[in-house]
Amino acid sequence: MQESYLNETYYGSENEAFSSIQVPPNIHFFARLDGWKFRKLTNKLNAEKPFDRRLAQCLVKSAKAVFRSGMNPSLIYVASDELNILFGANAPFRGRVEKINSVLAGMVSSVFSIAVKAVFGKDAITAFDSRIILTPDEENMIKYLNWRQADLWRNHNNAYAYWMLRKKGYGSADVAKKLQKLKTKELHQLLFQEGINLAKTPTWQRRGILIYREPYVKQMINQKIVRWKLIENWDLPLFTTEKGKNLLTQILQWSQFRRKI
Ligand SMILES: Nc1nc2c(ncn2[C@@H]2O[C@H](COP(=O)(O)OP(=O)(O)OP(=O)(O)O)[C@@H](O)[C@H]2O)c(=O)[nH]1
Ligand SMILES: [Mg+2]
Repeated sequence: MQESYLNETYYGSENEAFSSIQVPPNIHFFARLDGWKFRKLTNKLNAEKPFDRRLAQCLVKSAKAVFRSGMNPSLIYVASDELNILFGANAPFRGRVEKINSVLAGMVSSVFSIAVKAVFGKDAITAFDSRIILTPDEENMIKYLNWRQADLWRNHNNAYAYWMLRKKGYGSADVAKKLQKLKTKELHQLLFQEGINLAKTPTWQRRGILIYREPYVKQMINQKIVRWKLIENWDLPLFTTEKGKNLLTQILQWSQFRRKI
């Protein structure tokens, strides 16, 4: 009786077909979370175009929640509606991909929705997708960040051009066609004529925002101890420059050091 009851109600975990997919041990990787249908969401929120600092603040809040969750990322790079979360050799959840993606997407979506309600005063059910990108060594981690920053810069330029033309009365299909034909230099010139210098927009819009832990020394009665503070850097250099590379290398060293102590 007992056995047939079990048989009828058992649907084996062997059918959880993807649960064994894991990040290889001791490999650094990014989880990239991207806001789902954010164009529609930003319209609903009546967010400033092309960029709204309040929206970026909600993303930064979500990134900080990941840091405080105990998952211990090395850094998080926020660009447009993306969170790029770097993990070191100690992957959370033993590197189980389904678990990492689903927990991160769930956490970021819920913190972001609550932040949006507080900042914009509107209910919004938001969602993020999440994927894993392997970056086995420091060179690849920096290469990956260079790529996301370059992508942000392209989207930034297009967004400024798009909304400038829309404000002038062009329809969205016409604008898309017009932008497709323009070379980068022509796009810069077009905006410059309208009083928009793409090199002078707020730095965070062009280069993104980085969240990481920085050490500081605290003097106690008989000893000095190292403490860590969570930094949000809205004034980033280009990652391809010496200054940018040095900043990233420093953050990676700090996170390695933190893991050891
Ligand atoms: N107005 C406004 N829109 C923003 C801002 N940040 C991001 N967005 C919007 O978010 C979009 C992000 O690009 P995508 O991720 O390609 O577009 P999406 O609508 O989220 O589409 P999926 O990710 O495929 O679901 C941009 O195209 C903008 O429309 C902002 O600060 N202000
Ligand atoms: Mg998106």
